Amino acid sequence: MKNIAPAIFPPSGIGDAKPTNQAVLDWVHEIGKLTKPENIFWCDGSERENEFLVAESLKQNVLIKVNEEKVPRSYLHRSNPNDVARVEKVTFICTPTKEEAGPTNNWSEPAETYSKLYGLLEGTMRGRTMFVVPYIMGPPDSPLTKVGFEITDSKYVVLSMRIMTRMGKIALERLGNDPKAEWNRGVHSLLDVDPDRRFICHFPQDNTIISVGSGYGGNVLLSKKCLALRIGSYLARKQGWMAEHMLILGVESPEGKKHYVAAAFPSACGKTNFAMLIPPAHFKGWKVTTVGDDIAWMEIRDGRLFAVNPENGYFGVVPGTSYKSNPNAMKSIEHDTLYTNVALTDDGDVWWEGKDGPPPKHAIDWRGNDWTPDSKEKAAHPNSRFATPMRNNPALDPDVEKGEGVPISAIIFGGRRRDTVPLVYEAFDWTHGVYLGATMASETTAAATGAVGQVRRDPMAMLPFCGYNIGDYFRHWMDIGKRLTNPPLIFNVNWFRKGANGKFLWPGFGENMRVLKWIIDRCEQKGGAVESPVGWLPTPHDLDLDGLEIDHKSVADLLGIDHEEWQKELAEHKKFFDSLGGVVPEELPKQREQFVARFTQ
Ligand code: GTP
Ligand code: SPV
Ligand code: MN
Repeated sequence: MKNIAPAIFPPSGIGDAKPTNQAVLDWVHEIGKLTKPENIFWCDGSERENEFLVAESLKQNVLIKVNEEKVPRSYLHRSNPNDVARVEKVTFICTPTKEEAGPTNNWSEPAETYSKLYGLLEGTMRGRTMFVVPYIMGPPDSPLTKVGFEITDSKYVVLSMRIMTRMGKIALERLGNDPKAEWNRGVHSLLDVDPDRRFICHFPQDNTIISVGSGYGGNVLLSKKCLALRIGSYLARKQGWMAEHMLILGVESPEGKKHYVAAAFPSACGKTNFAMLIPPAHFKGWKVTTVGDDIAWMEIRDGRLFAVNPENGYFGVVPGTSYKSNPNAMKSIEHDTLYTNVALTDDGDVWWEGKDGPPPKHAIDWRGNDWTPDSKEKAAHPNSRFATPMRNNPALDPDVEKGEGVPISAIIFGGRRRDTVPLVYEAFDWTHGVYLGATMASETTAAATGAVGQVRRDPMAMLPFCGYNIGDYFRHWMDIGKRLTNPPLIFNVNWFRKGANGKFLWPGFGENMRVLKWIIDRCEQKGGAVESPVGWLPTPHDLDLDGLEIDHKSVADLLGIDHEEWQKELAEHKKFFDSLGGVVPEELPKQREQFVARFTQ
């Protein structure tokens, strides 16, 4: 069989950044003995190393060079068509007991799973190079920052990790020589990219991840969903902090008053877009800045929540990205960007559905086939992605490197709901807010394999990412609340409500500033609202809609609470809690009773 990742042979001075920590060396030795690579490449994250890896990847067709004039220093990678998204059904939490993984996770017994995975890894890197990637998650001087090592046989993974994490020497320095220091062990092998031999397994007790059989994003960039969320959430509970699937943004008023908010939306539900929002002309002098677009690590200081973005880059959804929807993202991905599964035009430019301007008359689609506007297939895969350094973002927040993080004034939960859920409302208090997060639901998207558009409960947008029992996770949220003397206000938003004509009622994107402004007003105790059964709800007058073309009926529909829909919704909440089999902390069903009572009052 063809070797999908033939070995490469670096000149001296490249690939030899061998760490000195004995625990790391022992582990690499063990995995090397098992997988039997042709050679070991110790990454240092340098420019020279990157150039070498890019050149080798071009030779092996792992990368395609994009037109240098149009998108400088940028490349296209095509993943195997059977391997285009996270696969939740083969993602496992391998805690000693099934209870620790809880009712929402796939569980498998650690010893058996190690032995199954080691069986699959046996000799799998023959004729391949084994890369050792040291990295840190978090700003260099944050107390939350974690060290990880990823072993991989994929050059695409190495090149992506250099964008997505702070990679190389910085990690070796932070780890030091203590053989007992805390660090994450990540092992990844493509194997033969066979969906039947694809497993993403987490061993929280051992701070270990083993991912095999995939070459795609969230399955293989082990820093991201695997470490920063699944293992991260497990460590966070143990150590008293929070690891959340949240963007972090800063909002500055024309007077220079600044707030930070964190927002949890499920995959492909608008985090990157919201984090890079450009306020419409009407909001002259207002500025929104990005701290992070996907993950927030938060800790309590002086009774407040402070957040850092553990990542160093954005792994964002490409389709729909345009100068109209997200100019900051467009500017970010115009250079030094690694694209996956977009289309390639005849002049070597990248293209996707929703990009500005007319579609090309001919292109090569994400699978490598000819494409024209008449083709039935999409040119770019709906889950095609960009990986781009956060430094490319013109709206990057100046405090993104601040070790102590940024203080969070508001937490926002949001899902993709065609009905029921209003544009925005505010929880009455922390516990009510936790209830709103715990019961949120969203229509499934192309970010994970499986059906798209089905409403499923996705508590705090963490359903696929919570590394332990969801009941304990809810309890952790309650415990955090008790320790906060100055807690963030909690909101729920829905950009995706549809009218009778099936079209979105709300224009979204930059116009979401209008909702954000109300949220900030509420944080400053000056925004108006009415008490409704679901929470504090703005009236149309409380939202600044000046300069927005939207009719009264749409606004009323967006802010409407349909009692019949909510009866169904509350019944779904009960079904969801019941399905969790008794792990839900008692405060939450109690909240539900109060919710029901408010509707009957
Ligand atoms: P992950 O990277 O998978 O976690 O996704 P994300 O939450 O960062 O979502 P992203 O911002 O990439 O948006 C996903 C999709 O939702 C894209 O197709 C966007 O065009 C679309 N989208 C984002 N914001 C809005 C909005 O305000 N309104 C509408 N209608 N669509 C939006
Ligand atoms: C998500 O699915 O939430 C993502 C993309 O951010 S991936 O990294 O593939 O998980
Ligand atoms: Mn995400």
